[in-house]
Amino acid sequence: MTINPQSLNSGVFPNWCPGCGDFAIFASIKQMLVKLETPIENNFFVYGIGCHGHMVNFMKTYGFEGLHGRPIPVAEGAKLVNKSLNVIVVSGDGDTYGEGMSHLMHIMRRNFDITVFVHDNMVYGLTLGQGSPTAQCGFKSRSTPEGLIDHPVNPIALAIAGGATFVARGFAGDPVHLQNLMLEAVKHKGFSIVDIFQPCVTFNHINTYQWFREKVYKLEESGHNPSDKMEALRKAFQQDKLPIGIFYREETEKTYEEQTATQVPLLSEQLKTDIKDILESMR
Ligand SMILES: Cc1ncc(C[n+]2csc(CCOP(=O)(O)OP(=O)(O)O)c2C)c(N)n1
Ligand code: SF4
Ligand SMILES: [Mg+2]
Repeated sequence: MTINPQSLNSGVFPNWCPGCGDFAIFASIKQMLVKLETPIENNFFVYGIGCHGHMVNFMKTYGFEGLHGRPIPVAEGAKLVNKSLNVIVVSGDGDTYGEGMSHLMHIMRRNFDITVFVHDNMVYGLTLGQGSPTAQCGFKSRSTPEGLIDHPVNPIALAIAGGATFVARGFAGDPVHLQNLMLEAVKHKGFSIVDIFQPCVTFNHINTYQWFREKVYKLEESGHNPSDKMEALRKAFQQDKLPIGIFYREETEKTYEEQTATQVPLLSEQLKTDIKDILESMR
């Protein structure tokens, strides 16, 4: 089937708030799929729970939305049973860096060939604006009227230190740059993550489009070398200006699912024998 962005619309019109960064991320994913040029049925999306996860209703691809914080294990299962699938997780900062943080840590060290996009709006959008793990210290909401006293997670530093072999950050306010990052991430062999600055125009009045625009700059225009891990970490901690682009990329020989491929058939044969023995014993 020929893919164009319109052919990827389900017909259900997105119900995000007008101006929400999720619109640009949705458009960028569709453009990325067009550029990827793989048959549409080869792509499988797994969504978290949150405003971002509503995308399951809007995009006409295979998709699954399950429990809050759990899209990563679902994606791992899908990849293990069908290694030729392009498996992409679409999640939120609350979903991946809060409830699902342990899954993120372990998929990174396993190097599954799976991509995770995180709509990082620094807030729990769907549940009406509580501070998320990436919300800034002092962030005020109805549940923290005097300001958050927690310090934010640094997802980029965490991903580099955690063993992710492709770590990038995009901005919903620059969709062309974002779709190219997404394409690089999906094409990367091994685990890739793209944290995406996504303004939530309804509940986050601090990290606005303008706030991001004044701070972001492109790593590729600053001479950054993505194979330099220590430099990538240093850039991840930059706060006065916020780098977007590819922080770190490492070529890898083998992915997790490739390595299990040599073990699982043996296991399956063993399982078949065990089941046969059990059935025989019940005669
Ligand atoms: C196990 C569980 N805990 C809490 C919730 C309630 N809940 C639903 S969405 C959400 C937060 C979503 O935030 P985020 O992942 O940042 O997505 P956003 O809405 O900002 O896109 C929470 C806490 C839930 N559905 N399930
Ligand atoms: S609440 Fe925020 S994240 Fe959710 S749709 Fe509205 S603007 Fe977007
Ligand atoms: Mg969020």
